[in-house]
Amino acid sequence: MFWNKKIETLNNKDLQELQLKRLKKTFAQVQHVDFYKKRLAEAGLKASSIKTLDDITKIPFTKKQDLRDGYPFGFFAVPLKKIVRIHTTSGTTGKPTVVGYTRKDLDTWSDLIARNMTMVGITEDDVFQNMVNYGMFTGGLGFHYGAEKVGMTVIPSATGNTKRQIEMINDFGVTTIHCTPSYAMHLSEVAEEMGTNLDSLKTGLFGAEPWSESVRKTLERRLGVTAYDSYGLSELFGPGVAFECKERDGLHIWHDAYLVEIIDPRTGEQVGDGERGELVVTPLVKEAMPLLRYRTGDVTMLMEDGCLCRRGQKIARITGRSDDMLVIRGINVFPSQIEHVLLKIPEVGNQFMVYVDRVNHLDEMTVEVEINREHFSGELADLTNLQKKVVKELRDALELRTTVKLVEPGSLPRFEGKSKRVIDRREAI
Ligand code: DLL
Repeated sequence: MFWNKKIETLNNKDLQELQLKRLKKTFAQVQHVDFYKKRLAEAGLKASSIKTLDDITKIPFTKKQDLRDGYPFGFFAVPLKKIVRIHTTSGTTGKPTVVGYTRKDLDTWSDLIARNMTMVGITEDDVFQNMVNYGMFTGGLGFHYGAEKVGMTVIPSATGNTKRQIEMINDFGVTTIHCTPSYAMHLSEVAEEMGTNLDSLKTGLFGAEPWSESVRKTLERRLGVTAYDSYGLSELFGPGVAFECKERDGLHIWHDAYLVEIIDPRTGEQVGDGERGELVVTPLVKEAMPLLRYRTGDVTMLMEDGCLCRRGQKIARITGRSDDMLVIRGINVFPSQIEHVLLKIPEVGNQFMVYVDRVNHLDEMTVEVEINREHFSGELADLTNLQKKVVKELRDALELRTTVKLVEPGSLPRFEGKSKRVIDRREAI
């Protein structure tokens, strides 16, 4: 099933022509961003340097840190009055990364999501419960408007209150749910405890964090859904960048909207089809915040085999990150952000350890931090207020609940070489 048959079935030649036209347009648009103007001039690149799609390799990469350095609006290519919405995502330290959208961007974005949903057979007859955060996270509003565009009946239930979510699924005859795979696992357990088997459900759209085939099988069995992997990131609008089709063997990426490369993260060189590397994307249809060769940090590969359902090379399920970013309950966390928070609290030191576990299918993060000698009376019991303060500061900065354990000065491991402050104990996927 197609949402936009013409564009979804373009032959290779027409697609490449369209991509080149859009790449040239994007190259012109970024001239409105000081960062790019300077970068491209330094690299000796002008509009005439882009003659073929391969010329993209001449362009320097854009990294998350570059976006952070442009905080808050340094990457907007249009005046603020043209920006109708802002979302944010975690930066590597204190400040988030800001993404902006024009009215046209919001329309393009919801169109891409409508394509994904239509591809897996969702129609206006479906009832959709959107169980993700509706705030600054792009998953909530992104899916919401895509689903409305398809014409589904949308229930903006957001997160939390799992029993109520289950009641709504049953009462409203929900056919399609969207959430993180870990929340779906939790939902399935609570449904089991409540003795309900969620008969109306047919389709589960899961993403925003890595998950495995074994989780897919469990979710399909427990929830009675067909489960699809959905991938995206805020810098490229949000969800809707790549999505599984009914074959469920790799994710379709919309090549008219995203120019894809896979590189070796150490050398920056492109790798061949079927070889894993870091996904680098040049969005071709963004107005407010065009980007060139954006390094996603996500590890995948371009698949060698085509698909039965439509043209276009697919990418494999994301298997990891090429940097140290953690994805905890769908929220991105950099160890440097944690350090940044702790360093601002004088009573605790810069010695900390982070443990990530999966408890009842949900990610849990524990931060152990040493108290500074001058603030330590010898009694850990006196420190409840300090412990609460650290929890609050971390929650405010990361938008994530963590468990904090204060430990005695000198008790955490010291590192001679590269420090290893994060121990991820979640089962490997
Ligand atoms: O997570 C957008 C999204 C919302 C995608 C809802 C799917 C569903 P960010 O918060 O900017 O955006 O986080 C993006 O999350 O670079 C990946 O590391 C990770 N990620 C997202 N989807 C997947 C997935 C949204 N399906 C970062 N598999 C990305 C693995 C994923 N990792």
